[in-house]
Amino acid sequence: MQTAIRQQIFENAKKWVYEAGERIRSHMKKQFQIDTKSNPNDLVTEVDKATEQFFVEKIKTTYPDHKLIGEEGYGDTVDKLDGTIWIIDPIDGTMNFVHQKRNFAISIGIYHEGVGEIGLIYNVMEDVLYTGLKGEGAFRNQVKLPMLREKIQIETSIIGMNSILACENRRINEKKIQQLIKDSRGTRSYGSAALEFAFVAEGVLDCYITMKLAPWDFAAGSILIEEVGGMTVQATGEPVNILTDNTIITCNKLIYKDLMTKYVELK
Ligand code: 2AM
Ligand code: CA
Ligand code: CA
Ligand code: CA
Repeated sequence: MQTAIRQQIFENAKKWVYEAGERIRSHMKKQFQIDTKSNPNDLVTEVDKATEQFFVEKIKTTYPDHKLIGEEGYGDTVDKLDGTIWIIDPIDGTMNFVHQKRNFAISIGIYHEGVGEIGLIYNVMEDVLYTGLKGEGAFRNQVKLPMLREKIQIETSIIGMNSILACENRRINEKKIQQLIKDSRGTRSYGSAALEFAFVAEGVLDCYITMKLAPWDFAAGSILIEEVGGMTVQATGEPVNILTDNTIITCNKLIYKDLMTKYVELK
């Protein structure tokens, strides 16, 4: 993607993200409708939907030839990676949004011909914007993030994961995950995949493991991780597919081998 065009798209995306964040904060002061999706804990609110519609309207008006994939379904049906695609999660961490009124984010990844060019993750209540531009680094607000730590092993790592991974389950060997919990310095669970990616990029987590993410959960985060020298793969070790659900390991490269050989065993 041409640098000048990318910069203009980035500036617009940033402006819209801040505007959407402001709208979410003001929406929260009023009553809003909460519904469930696939199960009683899978929440969606009218704010998720209105926020996605806000982005659809802005993007389609300004960039009619761009495509858009959004969690709440107001975007396009996209089955190939041609052209420019915006991958949007209007609220990542809806359960936190509803129950905690914090710890949720707007996540936007912009891809051109299949390459991740621009990533934005906005922690709405903290007013912290994480961004990444391919080849230009990752930033927290305007401050460039350093490359990930160079001296690190599992014993000195903080691992992000949902604690359900350590319970009996059909996807991953929970005994090995329990060992990872014992061997690592500690574990954390934030309930927003996009924020966990941002925290790995920032170096406050060293790894995030999860057994199911949709494209809008990791589209932005994987761009940021790349820019600080980290890696994002499926839990099989294969590259992620940006158009489907994936298992995900995103981490400091220095602990990847140990993670895969000692702790991650898919069923
Ligand atoms: P959401 O809030 O946008 O739905 C919670 O651990 C994290 O997992 C959040 O990032 C949440 O995103 C995401 N999540 C919730 N349900 C999911 C599902 N069925 N598949 C993939 N990710 C999901
Ligand atoms: Ca959801
Ligand atoms: Ca999400
Ligand atoms: Ca969402």
